[in-house]
Amino acid sequence: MTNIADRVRAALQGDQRVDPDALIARLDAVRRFLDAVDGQLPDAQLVPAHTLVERAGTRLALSRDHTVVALAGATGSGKSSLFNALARLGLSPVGVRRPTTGVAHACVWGPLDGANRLLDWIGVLPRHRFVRESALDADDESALHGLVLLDLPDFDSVQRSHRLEVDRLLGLVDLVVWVVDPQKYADRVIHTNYLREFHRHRDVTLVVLNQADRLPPAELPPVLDDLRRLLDADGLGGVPLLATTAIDPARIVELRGTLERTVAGRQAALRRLAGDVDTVVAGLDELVAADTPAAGPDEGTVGSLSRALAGTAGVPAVAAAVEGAYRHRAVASTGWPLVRGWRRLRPDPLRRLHLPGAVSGTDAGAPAESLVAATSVPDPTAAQRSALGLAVRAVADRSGAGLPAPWATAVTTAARSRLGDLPDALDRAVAGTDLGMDRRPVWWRFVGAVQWLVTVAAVAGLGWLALGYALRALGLPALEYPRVGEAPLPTVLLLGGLLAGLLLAALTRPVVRWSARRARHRAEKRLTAAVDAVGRDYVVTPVRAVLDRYGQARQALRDAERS
Ligand SMILES: Nc1nc2c(ncn2[C@@H]2O[C@H](COP(=O)(O)OP(=O)(O)OP(=O)(O)O)[C@@H](O)[C@H]2O)c(=O)[nH]1
Ligand SMILES: [Mg+2]
Repeated sequence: MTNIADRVRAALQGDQRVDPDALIARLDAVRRFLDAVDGQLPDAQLVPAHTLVERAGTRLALSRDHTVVALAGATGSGKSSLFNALARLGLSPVGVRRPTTGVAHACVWGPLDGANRLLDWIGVLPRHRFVRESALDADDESALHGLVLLDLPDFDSVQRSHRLEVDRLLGLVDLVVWVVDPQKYADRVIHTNYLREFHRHRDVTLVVLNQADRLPPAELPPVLDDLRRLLDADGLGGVPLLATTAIDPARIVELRGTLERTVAGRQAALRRLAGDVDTVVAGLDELVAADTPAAGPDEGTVGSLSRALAGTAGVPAVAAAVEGAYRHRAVASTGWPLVRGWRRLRPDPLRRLHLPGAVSGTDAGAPAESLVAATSVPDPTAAQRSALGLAVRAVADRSGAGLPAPWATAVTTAARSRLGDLPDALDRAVAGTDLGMDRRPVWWRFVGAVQWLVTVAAVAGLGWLALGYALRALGLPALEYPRVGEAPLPTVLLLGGLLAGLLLAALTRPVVRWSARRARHRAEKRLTAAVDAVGRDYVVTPVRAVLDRYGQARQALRDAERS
C-alpha cells in the first residue's frame, strides 16, 4: 500500500516542473533584495542569500544537461556498494573498516568532458572521477546519460573532515539519495541534523532503505512504514522511499528507474535551486513585515523637528535682530535729521550677528557657500540641543514603527547619520536666507525727504530771524518780514518746521513698529523654511532612503517567493 501511495506522490511531484525562466526571475529577485539591503542590514544574516546567488549562477552556467546525484548516509549503510552497483563496476572501495570512503567519488554517465567543469566546481579530484558509458555499453546505460553520481563520505563520521566534506557537497548537488540501513534508519543524527534540514528540498530528495536483504521479508513493510512515519515527522512527507539491496542487482532496479526518470526530466538542478530559494526566502522572511512600509515621518513630527532646528539655529534671535534692525534703520532714515547721526552711532542688531542684510548692498546677495559658519548667531543651549535630539529620535521612531528590528535600527542610524553636519548646514541656511533687509522702503526715503524739507524750513526761518536780529542790533534798518496772517514768515518757518518734524516723527513711530514686526515675521517665515529644508535634507531624506530600500527589499522578497 505504502509503495503505491509513494509512487503516486512521486508521480505528482514529477509533474510540478520548475520553469527555468521563473527560477531565474526568483534568483534575480533575491539579488535585488541583496542590493536593496546592502549596507542596511548585518551581513551575517545575508550570507545564505549571497551564497545562493553565487552558487545558482555558477550551477546554471556550468551545465543544465547534467544531473548531480549524491549518495549520502551513515557509515556502512552501503553508499559505496550502491554506487558500484549502479555503475556496475567496482569504482569506490567497499570495506569492512569504517569509515571507508573519505573523499567523494564521481561516476559520469556520458562523456566526461562535459562534466569535468562541473566536477571541478563541485570539487571531486580528477583521480576519483570515472566514466561509465563507453562504446562497449551500447545502449544499456543510455537512459542514465547525463547522470553524475557521487559517493559521499559518511556524514556521521568520527572524522571531522568527512562531515565537513559532506556538508559542503550537500550544498552543491542537485538531488540527494539518503541511504539508510535497517539498523540505523531511526538514528537521531540523520533525522535531526540532515533530513529535517532538507524539508524544503522534498522535490530533490530520495530515501533508500538499503540492505533490505538483511530483514526477513515479513519485517520489511513495517520497517518501511516506520521509516515513512519518521520522514513525515521530518517534514519530508511524500518523498519517494525505496527498499534496495546493493549486493543484488535485481533489487536496485527501482532505484535505477527513479534515477533514469530524474535524469530524463532534467529538472533536479532547477528543483534543487528552487528549494534553495525557498529556504533562503524563509530565512529572510523575518526581515520584512507583512504590512506595507510607512512612507516616512508624518508632517507633525517633521514640524516638531523644524521647530527644534529653528531653536538650535537661533531663528528667534535672528528674527528679533531683524525687527531691531528694521526699527534702527527706519529711525535712522526717517527720524528728525538732527538725531539721525546719533542713531547711526548705535550698532545695527543684524550687523552684530554678521548676517547678510546687515549692511545693504555688497554682502546681501553673496552666495550662501561663501558664508559658511560666518554668522555669530548664539550657540544653541543644552535644552535646545536635547530638544533637537528628541525631535530626531521622534522622526526615527515614527518612521521605524512596525518595521522589523534591523530596519528600525537602520532608520535610527540614518536619521542620525548627518547630525554632525547639521550645525554648519543650519548656519549656512540662516546665512543664505534673504531676510528682506537689503532694500530701503520708498516710504522711508519720502518721509526722510520731508523731514529734511521741514528741517531746512526751520533752519531757514531761524537764519532769517537771526539775520533780522543782527541787523537790529547793529542799528541798521530792520528787515520787513512777510507775514502769514498775523505771524511773521520766519517764525512760521521755524516753529512750523520744528513742529512738523516732531509731528512727523511721532506719526511715523507706530508705523515703524508695525512694519518692524512684519519684517520680523517675514524673516521668521523665510528662516523657518530654510531650516525646515535642512531638516528634510539631513534627517528626513536619509530616513526615506532607508524606507525606500525597505520597500524594494520587501517587494523583491515577495517576488522571490514561489508563485
Ligand atoms: N547484505 C548486504 N550487505 C551490504 C549491502 N550494502 C552494503 N553492504 C555491505 O555493507 C558494508 C558497508 O558497505 P559500504 O558500501 O562500504 O558502506 P558505505 O556506506 O560506503 O560506508 P562508508 O564508506 O564507511 O561511509 C560492506 O561490507 C558491504 O558489502 C546490502 O544491500 N546488503
Ligand atoms: Mg563508502
